[in-house]
Amino acid sequence: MSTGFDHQQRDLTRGFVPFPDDRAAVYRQAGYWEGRALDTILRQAAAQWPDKAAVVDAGGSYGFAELDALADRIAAALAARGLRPGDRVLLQLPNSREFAVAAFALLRAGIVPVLCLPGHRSAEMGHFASVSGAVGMVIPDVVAGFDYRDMATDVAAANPGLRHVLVLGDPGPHESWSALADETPTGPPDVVVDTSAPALLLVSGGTTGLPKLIPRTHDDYVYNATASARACGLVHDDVYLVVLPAGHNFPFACPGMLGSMTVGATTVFTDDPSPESAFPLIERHRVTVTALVNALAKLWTQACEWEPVLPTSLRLVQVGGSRLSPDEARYIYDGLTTGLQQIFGMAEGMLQFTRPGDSVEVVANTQGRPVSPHDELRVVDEAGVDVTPGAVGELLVRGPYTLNGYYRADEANARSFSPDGFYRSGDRVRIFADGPLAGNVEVVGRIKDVIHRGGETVSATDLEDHLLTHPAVYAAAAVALPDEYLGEKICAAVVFRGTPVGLAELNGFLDERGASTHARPDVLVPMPSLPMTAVGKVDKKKVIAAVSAH
Ligand code: OOB
Repeated sequence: MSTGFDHQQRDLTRGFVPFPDDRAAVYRQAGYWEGRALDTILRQAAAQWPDKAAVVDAGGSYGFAELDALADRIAAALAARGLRPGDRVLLQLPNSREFAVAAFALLRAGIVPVLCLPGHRSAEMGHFASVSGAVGMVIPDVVAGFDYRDMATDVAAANPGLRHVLVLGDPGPHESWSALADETPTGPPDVVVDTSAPALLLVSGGTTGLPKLIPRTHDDYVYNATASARACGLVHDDVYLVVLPAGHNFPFACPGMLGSMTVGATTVFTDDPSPESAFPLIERHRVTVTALVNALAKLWTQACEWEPVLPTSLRLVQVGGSRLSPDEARYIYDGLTTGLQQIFGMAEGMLQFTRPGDSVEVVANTQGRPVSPHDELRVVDEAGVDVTPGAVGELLVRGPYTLNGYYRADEANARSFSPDGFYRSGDRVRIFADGPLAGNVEVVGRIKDVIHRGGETVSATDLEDHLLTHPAVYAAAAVALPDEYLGEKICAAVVFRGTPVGLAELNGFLDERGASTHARPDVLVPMPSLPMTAVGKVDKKKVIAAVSAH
């Protein structure tokens, strides 16, 4: 290994918290960590199923061997431009075959992609560039009227180390990504990676403050993909559809595109999640598996009432990312597919899945159970003491694919990890201790998603669940608004299924349900839709801004 390589590796691992040796040894011993680089998922698929379609989009498809050869060629072109193993590059492409090509080309060159979402704008992108010390950026030219090249110009100006802006499409003042594949360099760079070092950086999904960067190692992420594929029973003949932004952990590796590749299944990409576009696509490619957020799953379910083509080939629809109330889960199960699977996951690692074959009680009322036998879950009270089995508390996690620290974030790490290395998720959960749901987890809300109303602490989720049982309520978000007397008052932002219901009637309904009197909305704001984050979760910061402007 050259000194240059060592230098780059040292730079990559600065501000990276590795797994402690004792646990790493256990995960290797158990066979979870195979010492394989992440790009070998494609290498192996290309060797086993060279001609099978690997990735498909509206423009065509690439077979596994073809995709693998493209990754080699572009990796060589990147190396020829001076990009080195261990360098970080922001990857922000729309859902398309080119996303897969770019991800594997970077990995093949030993470059660490920072997986950004198309919805991220200069504030987030600039933050990712500066924290990661990125030397490059891969972007589209213009999508839906937004010029990513202009944004990249600004990000690069503020981050002088970011020397390569590579554009898919018309490069404008930057370099052409598309031209890289046409070069005929000498051969792929001979890269040896340390599989316990970061393979890629994911961005955290929180809606407070700027997202943090999450290092995922080759060892932990190969396992994330293979264990997820196994837990979903993915097989060679499955066809997986990427509807959510491809760089999000959920469609990328849970099992997503990477998990599909471990069994040689085809991945189809679409950048249009609307039912009128997605349903015929599902029919055409006989898609069997996909991943959705709550809002999209409900929209697809509703659309089954009127769409001429229904997504009948689907056998498994994963829904995750935010809480699905039991009523919403039943609605999706009855109206879209009995192949509903609830997923409670996080870019930080830990994944809980309900499993194919679980009873409808488990699928409707829980977010499943851990993917790995070595996932360690603790549920603690405010003092950090474990609660009695079945009680609600904050979820702390540790395991073979859960991070040990955010990237270059000492302060956040001091708050976010227990002394023995458990990640404090900020999620309030219970783990059912007995009965038919035993062993499964229910996410009951976020620790901080509470409203302090006149001395009472009200859970936003509890109120939202109550509201969602009203037949006229399609979606609801409870948020706090400042109040002179109460400190905070409760505002319900509600999307109605037709004629809106008034506050008095809604509160009458909550009375009948026996909701506690201090947990009623003080203000009701009907909205046409709820504002969403880049991946499609309700964005409470934006809800507060919207209702405040109301
Ligand atoms: C997924 O990942 P992120 O990183 O965008 O967000 C993680 C957070 C969790 O900490 C939790 O607060 C929330 O999103 N969440 C859920 C949930 N799934 C995620 N809250 C309630 N119920 C659920 N089922 O969102 C993500 C990553 C991989 C797979 C699936 C989702």
